Amino acid sequence: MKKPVPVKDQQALVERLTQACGGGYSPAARRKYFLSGPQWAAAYQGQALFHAPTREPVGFEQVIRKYGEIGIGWWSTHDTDVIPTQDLGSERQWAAVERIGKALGENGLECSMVTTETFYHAVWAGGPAAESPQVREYCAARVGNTVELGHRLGARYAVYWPGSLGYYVQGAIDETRTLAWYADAINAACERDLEVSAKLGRPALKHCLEAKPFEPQAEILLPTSDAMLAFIGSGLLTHPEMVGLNPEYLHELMWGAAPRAALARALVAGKLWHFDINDGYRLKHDVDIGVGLVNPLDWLNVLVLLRSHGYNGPFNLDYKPPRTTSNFGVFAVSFPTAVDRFITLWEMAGEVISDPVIQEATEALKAGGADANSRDAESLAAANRELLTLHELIAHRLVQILLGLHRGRTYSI
Ligand code: 3MF
Ligand code: MG
Ligand code: MG
Repeated sequence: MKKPVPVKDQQALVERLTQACGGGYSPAARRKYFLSGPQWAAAYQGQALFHAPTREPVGFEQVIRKYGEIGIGWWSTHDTDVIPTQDLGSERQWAAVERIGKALGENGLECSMVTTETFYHAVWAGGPAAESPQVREYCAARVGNTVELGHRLGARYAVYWPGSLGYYVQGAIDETRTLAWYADAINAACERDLEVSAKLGRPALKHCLEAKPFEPQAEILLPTSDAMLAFIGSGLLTHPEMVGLNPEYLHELMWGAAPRAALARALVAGKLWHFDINDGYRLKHDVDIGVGLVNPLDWLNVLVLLRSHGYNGPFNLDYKPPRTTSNFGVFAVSFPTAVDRFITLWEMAGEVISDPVIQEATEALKAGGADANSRDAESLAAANRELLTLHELIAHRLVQILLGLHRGRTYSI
């Protein structure tokens, strides 16, 4: 058995084995991708309902510095990740904004996205669209304030995750009323944006709605990206053209969706503006695992879709380093490896798109079989029978590309 490893040697061991993995990119190469690191992801201490924290708190100065060293060029944040709730909307918040601006500037990062925490504080116990008109007024002020913070920090996106828009016990709320009240908050944010952006001479933000099917409420009023699309088109929003989506990969998987199909529906609606990237399991809770650790083949497919449709929004690393990762490991292992898996899968998606086998197979499928009578089912089926085998061949080719087998990697048996 191997000797127990002294604590003083553990970081060096982790570092050496991370190096031994290879396959990493330089910080300069990583910065070429529109990857954003959330403040909350790096600062997550491992706590949950059944879990005590396993890591020490880290502030934004440290997170931004570390992201800069790793080569993550953009940063995103909740208002309360960086400013105490009681200071929001008051003069006191500007000191934090100044410190953030300085930290971003010194480390060569930009703020890409801001979001309002409307789920954690006790004020949201009844949700962001509670019955109390005063709570709703407060909500409108908070999202409006986030818009202002975003403009001051140079952000281009605002995200809304209405996490607590739902209920545990039935009967107390009228869903149609609650949805209309929630729309009032989004409308207030858009109105405020029009004012602030005009005043500052900046483009308006892109306002992106993020759905999650369950957690933290038992029943959720806007559980999927499709529900969000319906909400945008419902007539409740005064500026639907300013509002799009921030799908999260795992949030779609959680309800059993094919994430790629959910993204395709957002794409055809012209609403895929922002994307939270992570991984996890179908029909389980929000485990927020790093991108590509669970479903690399599906991720490759997702990125083929996004690359081939010219998606140019941010990829926001909205995952949680596992509780077993130390503060040191968060920045030495968790973030760099997540970024590097993303880059590899993105480049591989390019390889899929230009792969001659896939290209020829796809073109042949689109040409269809010859000599069919298009009014006769039997003749059509017969004309395409052999061609359709290419579906399975394409799937095989994707796995070959993922595993490097297309480059001749075989095992000597
Ligand atoms: C929860 C989430 C959130 C949202 C964030 C952005 C903590 O499952 O995914 O991250 O992404 O609130 O608005
Ligand atoms: Mg998210
Ligand atoms: Mg999540």
